[in-house]
Amino acid sequence: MPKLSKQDTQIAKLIDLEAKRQKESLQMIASENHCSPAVREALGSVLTDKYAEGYPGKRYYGGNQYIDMVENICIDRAKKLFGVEHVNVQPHSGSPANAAVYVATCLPGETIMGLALPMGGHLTHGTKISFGGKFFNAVQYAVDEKTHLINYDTLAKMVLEHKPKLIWVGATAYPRFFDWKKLGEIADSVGAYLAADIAHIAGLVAGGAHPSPVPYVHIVTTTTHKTLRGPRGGMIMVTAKGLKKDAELPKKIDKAVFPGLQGGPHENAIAAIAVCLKEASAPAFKTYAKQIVKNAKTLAEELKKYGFILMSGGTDNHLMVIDLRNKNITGAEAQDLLESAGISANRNSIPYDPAGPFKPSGIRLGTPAITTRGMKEKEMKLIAGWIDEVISNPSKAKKIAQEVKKLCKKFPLPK
Ligand code: DSN
Repeated sequence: MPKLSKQDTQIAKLIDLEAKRQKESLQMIASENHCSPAVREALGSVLTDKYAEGYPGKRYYGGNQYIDMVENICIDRAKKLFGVEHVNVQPHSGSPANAAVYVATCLPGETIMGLALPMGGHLTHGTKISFGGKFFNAVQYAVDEKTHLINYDTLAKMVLEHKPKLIWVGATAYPRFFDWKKLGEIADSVGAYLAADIAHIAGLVAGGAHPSPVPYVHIVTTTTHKTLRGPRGGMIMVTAKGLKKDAELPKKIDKAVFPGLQGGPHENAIAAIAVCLKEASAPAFKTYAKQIVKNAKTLAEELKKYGFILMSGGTDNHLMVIDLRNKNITGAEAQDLLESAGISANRNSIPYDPAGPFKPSGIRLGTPAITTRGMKEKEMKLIAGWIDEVISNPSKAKKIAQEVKKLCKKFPLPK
């Protein structure tokens, strides 16, 4: 960063330090990844200087001839990759995308349903402190106390009882596949809109490593920076089923994003999303997506051998949630300890967590970023061993951090 280093040493130095941290430690926060330098170049381009309120062909500012082409390419790539009818690529991230879905489909006070946050759901799916829970009558569903899986029969009964206008399915800490077909039938039983929030699994869906919700749901929302490996951003997609239910849905969604909730779109981010969608359409991305899951499964099985208890007993996707109660350590303590050993992870609630959301009993681990570095099953076994070693013996943290650093050197970040 030759210009920045000269002009603002303070910020340049901090960016350098963060780059070093990422380079020399393992990023295992399930929602993080390392995007390509090509994505970062588009993100840092002159497109950041341009106002483009409106949509391609209908902007409120002049000079958008190239911006329109960029946004159209992004939309076309997303439509093709996910097999959907309509895409809005302007949401600044996942929460604004979900907010737009509420605005497009519900009136304030109407009933919506979503998986509760402490059960692995997302803040925007009806949590009391977030807009979904504040402005709508949010009914929260749970996972089964024993299996930690969504119980579709219980959900079907709840849906019949509450007759929601909108049902959210999606998660931040649910390690298993969703049964989209069943969920589609459940939503149809009361004529509800069904929205799949695939923020965590978008890259797995694009790469064929997770079943796609597209045939069964009306709306799909996602962020673009998790398994999809793009810049921070969001997208809202309308499926063929969505269009059949409500031909006006694309228009309602577009109006909800702009002018409903946002002003000028971040066209530099949209260009970077377009780049990431091109990358995700290449055959190599399928291999990447499958390796993420292979790595998560290996890591999960290895951790179980060390006596770790996993939510639902394992994983089908890119993440796992570990119940640490038998290890006599809280999620927060484990997070700090792992950090000092060069492993970045986040504390997380486990289903029916007796410790509450502020001092949860679990930790969440994910494999998207370490898979981007090229790590495979062999490295997962090493990492599981280090996790066990440091949790059982915190004095080993420094030694493990050195070993992590050596491993990271062998698996450099994307260049
Ligand atoms: N904050 C994200 C996560 O870590 O899962 C979800 O939005």
